[in-house]
Amino acid sequence: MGGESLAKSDECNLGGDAAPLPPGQLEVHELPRFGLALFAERFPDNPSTIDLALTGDVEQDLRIGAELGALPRVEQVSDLHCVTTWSYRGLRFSGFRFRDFYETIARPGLRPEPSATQVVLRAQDGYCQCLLLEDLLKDDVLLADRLDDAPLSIAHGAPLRLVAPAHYGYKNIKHLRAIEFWRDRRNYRFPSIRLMDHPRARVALEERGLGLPGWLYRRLYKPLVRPVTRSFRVALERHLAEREGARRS
Ligand SMILES: Nc1nc2c(c(=O)[nH]1)N[C@H]1C(S)=C(S)[C@@H](COP(=O)(O)O)O[C@H]1N2
Ligand SMILES: [Mo]
Repeated sequence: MGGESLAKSDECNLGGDAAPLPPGQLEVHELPRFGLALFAERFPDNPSTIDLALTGDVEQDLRIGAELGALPRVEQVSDLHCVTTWSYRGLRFSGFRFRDFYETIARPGLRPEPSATQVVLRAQDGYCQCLLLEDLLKDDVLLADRLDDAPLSIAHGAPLRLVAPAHYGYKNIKHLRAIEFWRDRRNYRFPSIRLMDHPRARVALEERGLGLPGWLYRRLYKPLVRPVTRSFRVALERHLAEREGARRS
Protein backbone atom coordinates (compact mmCIF):
# COMPACT_ATOMS: atom_id res chain seq x y z
CA MET A 1 0.00 0.00 0.00
CA GLY A 2 1.43 3.41 -0.98
CA GLY A 3 1.76 6.37 1.36
CA GLU A 4 -0.76 8.32 -0.64
CA SER A 5 -3.68 6.00 -0.03
CA LEU A 6 -2.78 5.87 3.66
CA ALA A 7 -2.86 9.65 3.89
CA LYS A 8 -6.21 9.67 2.11
CA SER A 9 -7.78 7.18 4.45
CA ASP A 10 -6.46 9.15 7.43
CA GLU A 11 -8.18 12.21 6.07
CA CYS A 12 -11.49 10.39 5.85
CA ASN A 13 -11.22 9.60 9.53
CA LEU A 14 -10.69 13.16 10.75
CA GLY A 15 -12.86 13.85 13.76
CA GLY A 16 -13.32 10.21 14.70
CA ASP A 17 -11.31 7.22 15.71
CA ALA A 18 -9.45 5.21 13.12
CA ALA A 19 -11.51 2.02 13.34
CA PRO A 20 -13.57 1.21 10.25
CA LEU A 21 -17.29 1.88 10.41
CA PRO A 22 -19.55 -1.03 11.37
CA PRO A 23 -21.27 -3.00 8.59
CA GLY A 24 -23.66 -1.04 6.39
CA GLN A 25 -22.94 2.39 7.91
CA LEU A 26 -21.98 5.65 6.16
CA GLU A 27 -20.28 8.60 7.84
CA VAL A 28 -22.08 11.96 8.09
CA HIS A 29 -20.31 15.18 9.08
CA GLU A 30 -23.17 16.97 10.73
CA LEU A 31 -24.99 15.48 13.68
CA PRO A 32 -28.71 15.65 12.92
CA ARG A 33 -31.48 15.78 15.50
CA PHE A 34 -33.04 12.43 14.67
CA GLY A 35 -35.53 9.76 15.72
CA LEU A 36 -38.79 8.07 14.86
CA ALA A 37 -40.76 10.47 12.67
CA LEU A 38 -43.53 10.45 15.27
CA PHE A 39 -41.22 12.23 17.75
CA ALA A 40 -40.11 15.14 15.57
CA GLU A 41 -42.71 17.47 17.14
CA ARG A 42 -42.23 16.30 20.71
CA PHE A 43 -39.91 18.06 23.11
CA PRO A 44 -38.89 17.74 26.75
CA ASP A 45 -40.94 19.81 29.23
CA ASN A 46 -37.94 20.14 31.47
CA PRO A 47 -34.67 20.27 29.54
CA SER A 48 -32.72 21.97 32.33
CA THR A 49 -33.05 19.81 35.45
CA ILE A 50 -32.28 16.13 35.83
CA ASP A 51 -35.24 14.43 37.47
CA LEU A 52 -35.25 10.64 37.27
CA ALA A 53 -37.93 8.30 38.59
CA LEU A 54 -36.47 4.91 39.48
CA THR A 55 -38.76 1.91 39.86
CA GLY A 56 -39.49 -1.65 38.70
CA ASP A 57 -39.51 -5.00 40.47
CA VAL A 58 -37.81 -3.35 43.42
CA GLU A 59 -38.33 -3.01 47.17
CA GLN A 60 -38.48 0.76 47.04
CA ASP A 61 -38.91 3.46 44.42
CA LEU A 62 -36.62 6.47 44.29
CA ARG A 63 -36.50 9.86 42.67
CA ILE A 64 -33.09 11.36 42.01
CA GLY A 65 -31.45 14.30 40.30
CA ALA A 66 -28.50 16.07 41.87
CA GLU A 67 -27.38 12.75 43.45
CA LEU A 68 -25.82 11.84 40.09
CA GLY A 69 -23.29 14.61 40.63
CA ALA A 70 -21.69 12.61 43.46
CA LEU A 71 -20.55 9.94 40.96
CA PRO A 72 -17.16 10.21 39.27
CA ARG A 73 -17.47 12.30 36.11
CA VAL A 74 -16.15 10.60 32.98
CA GLU A 75 -15.54 11.92 29.51
CA GLN A 76 -15.76 9.68 26.49
CA VAL A 77 -15.30 10.09 22.76
CA SER A 78 -17.61 7.74 20.92
CA ASP A 79 -19.57 7.28 17.71
CA LEU A 80 -23.34 7.29 17.17
CA HIS A 81 -24.67 4.74 14.68
CA CYS A 82 -28.25 5.28 13.59
CA VAL A 83 -30.03 2.17 12.36
CA THR A 84 -31.07 4.08 9.22
CA THR A 85 -27.35 3.81 8.14
CA TRP A 86 -25.79 7.14 9.13
CA SER A 87 -22.93 7.30 11.64
CA TYR A 88 -21.43 10.34 13.31
CA ARG A 89 -17.95 9.86 14.70
CA GLY A 90 -16.09 11.40 17.57
CA LEU A 91 -18.77 12.76 19.91
CA ARG A 92 -17.21 13.99 23.14
CA PHE A 93 -19.72 13.20 25.87
CA SER A 94 -19.34 13.82 29.56
CA GLY A 95 -21.41 12.28 32.32
CA PHE A 96 -21.55 9.27 34.60
CA ARG A 97 -20.99 5.58 33.97
CA PHE A 98 -24.28 3.70 34.05
CA ARG A 99 -22.45 1.04 36.08
CA ASP A 100 -21.50 3.57 38.77
CA PHE A 101 -25.09 4.81 38.83
CA TYR A 102 -26.33 1.23 39.20
CA GLU A 103 -23.83 0.10 41.85
CA THR A 104 -23.85 3.28 43.94
CA ILE A 105 -27.38 4.64 43.61
CA ALA A 106 -29.85 2.22 42.02
CA ARG A 107 -28.96 -1.15 43.51
CA PRO A 108 -28.53 -0.07 47.15
CA GLY A 109 -31.44 2.40 47.00
CA LEU A 110 -34.02 0.30 45.15
CA ARG A 111 -32.95 -3.21 46.14
CA PRO A 112 -34.17 -4.72 42.87
CA GLU A 113 -35.04 -8.42 42.62
CA PRO A 114 -31.96 -10.31 41.40
CA SER A 115 -33.88 -11.26 38.25
CA ALA A 116 -34.73 -7.61 37.43
CA THR A 117 -32.42 -7.41 34.40
CA GLN A 118 -34.72 -5.85 31.79
CA VAL A 119 -34.11 -2.13 32.02
CA VAL A 120 -36.78 0.18 30.63
CA LEU A 121 -35.74 3.77 29.99
CA ARG A 122 -38.41 6.43 29.43
CA ALA A 123 -38.05 9.88 27.96
CA GLN A 124 -39.85 13.20 28.43
CA ASP A 125 -41.03 13.11 24.81
CA GLY A 126 -42.79 9.76 25.32
CA TYR A 127 -40.09 7.67 23.67
CA CYS A 128 -38.96 4.56 25.53
CA GLN A 129 -36.53 1.70 25.16
CA CYS A 130 -35.57 -1.52 26.86
CA LEU A 131 -32.00 -2.77 27.27
CA LEU A 132 -30.44 -5.69 29.08
CA LEU A 133 -28.77 -4.79 32.36
CA GLU A 134 -25.63 -6.68 31.28
CA ASP A 135 -25.31 -4.42 28.23
CA LEU A 136 -25.78 -1.28 30.34
CA LEU A 137 -23.06 -2.29 32.80
CA LYS A 138 -20.34 -2.18 30.11
CA ASP A 139 -17.53 0.39 30.47
CA ASP A 140 -18.65 2.59 27.57
CA VAL A 141 -22.26 3.17 28.66
CA LEU A 142 -22.90 6.62 30.10
CA LEU A 143 -25.68 8.74 31.45
CA ALA A 144 -24.43 11.88 29.75
CA ASP A 145 -25.39 15.46 30.54
CA ARG A 146 -22.76 17.22 28.41
CA LEU A 147 -21.54 17.15 24.83
CA ASP A 148 -18.48 19.04 23.60
CA ASP A 149 -17.99 20.94 26.88
CA ALA A 150 -21.56 22.27 27.00
CA PRO A 151 -24.76 21.04 28.63
CA LEU A 152 -26.74 18.81 26.24
CA SER A 153 -28.88 20.83 23.85
CA ILE A 154 -32.59 20.24 23.33
CA ALA A 155 -31.67 18.73 19.97
CA HIS A 156 -29.39 16.12 21.45
CA GLY A 157 -31.02 14.99 24.65
CA ALA A 158 -31.22 17.64 27.38
CA PRO A 159 -31.01 17.27 30.28
CA LEU A 160 -29.68 13.67 30.29
CA ARG A 161 -29.31 10.91 27.71
CA LEU A 162 -28.03 7.39 27.45
CA VAL A 163 -24.82 6.88 25.49
CA ALA A 164 -24.41 3.23 24.47
CA PRO A 165 -22.16 3.32 21.41
CA ALA A 166 -22.18 -0.45 20.82
CA HIS A 167 -25.94 -0.25 20.25
CA TYR A 168 -27.86 1.50 17.46
CA GLY A 169 -28.97 5.07 18.01
CA TYR A 170 -32.51 4.03 18.86
CA LYS A 171 -31.26 2.60 22.17
CA ASN A 172 -29.46 5.87 22.97
CA ILE A 173 -32.49 7.47 24.56
CA LYS A 174 -32.56 11.25 25.01
CA HIS A 175 -34.41 13.45 27.57
CA LEU A 176 -34.40 10.70 30.22
CA ARG A 177 -37.09 10.85 32.88
CA ALA A 178 -37.32 7.28 34.24
CA ILE A 179 -35.23 4.13 34.59
CA GLU A 180 -37.01 0.92 35.57
CA PHE A 181 -35.65 -2.50 36.51
CA TRP A 182 -38.07 -5.31 35.66
CA ARG A 183 -37.83 -9.09 35.63
CA ASP A 184 -39.51 -9.27 32.20
CA ARG A 185 -40.75 -7.01 29.42
CA ARG A 186 -44.41 -6.80 30.52
CA ASN A 187 -44.24 -3.04 31.11
CA TYR A 188 -42.48 -2.23 27.87
CA ARG A 189 -43.95 -1.44 24.49
CA PHE A 190 -41.84 0.09 21.73
CA PRO A 191 -43.65 3.20 20.43
CA SER A 192 -43.72 1.90 16.85
CA ILE A 193 -43.83 -1.45 15.03
CA ARG A 194 -42.08 -4.33 16.81
CA LEU A 195 -40.12 -5.31 13.69
CA MET A 196 -38.05 -2.16 14.22
CA ASP A 197 -37.00 -3.00 17.76
CA HIS A 198 -34.27 -5.56 18.45
CA PRO A 199 -33.86 -6.38 22.17
CA ARG A 200 -30.10 -5.74 21.97
CA ALA A 201 -29.50 -3.88 18.68
CA ARG A 202 -25.74 -4.44 18.69
CA VAL A 203 -24.13 -2.50 15.88
CA ALA A 204 -21.23 -4.92 15.34
CA LEU A 205 -23.68 -7.78 14.73
CA GLU A 206 -25.97 -5.62 12.60
CA GLU A 207 -28.95 -6.36 14.84
CA ARG A 208 -30.98 -3.60 13.15
CA GLY A 209 -34.37 -5.01 13.96
CA LEU A 210 -36.32 -8.11 14.77
CA GLY A 211 -36.66 -10.76 12.12
CA LEU A 212 -35.46 -9.24 8.83
CA PRO A 213 -31.89 -9.35 7.47
CA GLY A 214 -29.68 -6.27 7.89
CA TRP A 215 -29.57 -5.41 4.19
CA LEU A 216 -33.35 -5.24 4.01
CA TYR A 217 -33.60 -2.80 6.93
CA ARG A 218 -30.91 -0.67 5.24
CA ARG A 219 -32.95 -0.61 2.03
CA LEU A 220 -36.14 0.30 3.85
CA TYR A 221 -34.58 2.95 6.05
CA LYS A 222 -32.10 4.75 3.82
CA PRO A 223 -34.71 6.72 1.80
CA LEU A 224 -36.13 8.04 5.09
CA VAL A 225 -32.95 9.74 6.29
CA ARG A 226 -33.35 13.01 4.38
CA PRO A 227 -37.06 13.63 4.98
CA VAL A 228 -36.85 12.61 8.65
CA THR A 229 -33.78 14.81 9.24
CA ARG A 230 -35.63 17.68 7.63
CA SER A 231 -38.81 17.27 9.63
CA PHE A 232 -36.79 17.07 12.88
CA ARG A 233 -34.88 20.22 11.93
CA VAL A 234 -37.97 22.21 10.96
CA ALA A 235 -39.77 21.16 14.16
CA LEU A 236 -36.75 22.12 16.30
CA GLU A 237 -36.45 25.55 14.67
CA ARG A 238 -40.13 26.21 15.35
CA HIS A 239 -39.87 24.95 18.93
CA LEU A 240 -36.80 27.07 19.71
CA ALA A 241 -38.46 30.15 18.21
CA GLU A 242 -41.54 29.55 20.36
CA ARG A 243 -39.42 29.15 23.49
CA GLU A 244 -37.57 32.36 22.68
CA GLY A 245 -40.90 34.14 22.13
CA ALA A 246 -42.24 32.87 25.48
CA ARG A 247 -39.04 33.94 27.24
CA ARG A 248 -39.27 37.50 25.86
CA SER A 249 -42.94 38.08 26.65
N1 LIG B 1 -36.24 10.62 23.63
C1 LIG B 1 -35.81 10.22 22.43
N2 LIG B 1 -34.63 9.60 22.34
C2 LIG B 1 -34.16 9.20 21.15
C3 LIG B 1 -34.93 9.35 19.98
C4 LIG B 1 -36.18 10.02 20.09
O1 LIG B 1 -36.91 10.25 19.12
N3 LIG B 1 -36.58 10.45 21.33
N4 LIG B 1 -34.44 8.90 18.77
C5 LIG B 1 -33.35 7.89 18.81
C6 LIG B 1 -32.69 7.69 17.53
S1 LIG B 1 -33.47 6.73 16.38
C7 LIG B 1 -31.42 8.17 17.29
S2 LIG B 1 -30.57 7.78 15.87
C8 LIG B 1 -30.73 9.06 18.26
C9 LIG B 1 -30.33 10.35 17.57
O2 LIG B 1 -29.65 11.19 18.47
P1 LIG B 1 -29.41 12.71 18.06
O3 LIG B 1 -30.75 13.33 17.82
O4 LIG B 1 -28.67 13.32 19.20
O5 LIG B 1 -28.58 12.69 16.79
O6 LIG B 1 -31.56 9.35 19.37
C10 LIG B 1 -32.31 8.26 19.84
N5 LIG B 1 -32.93 8.62 21.09
MO1 LIG C 1 -31.85 6.23 14.75
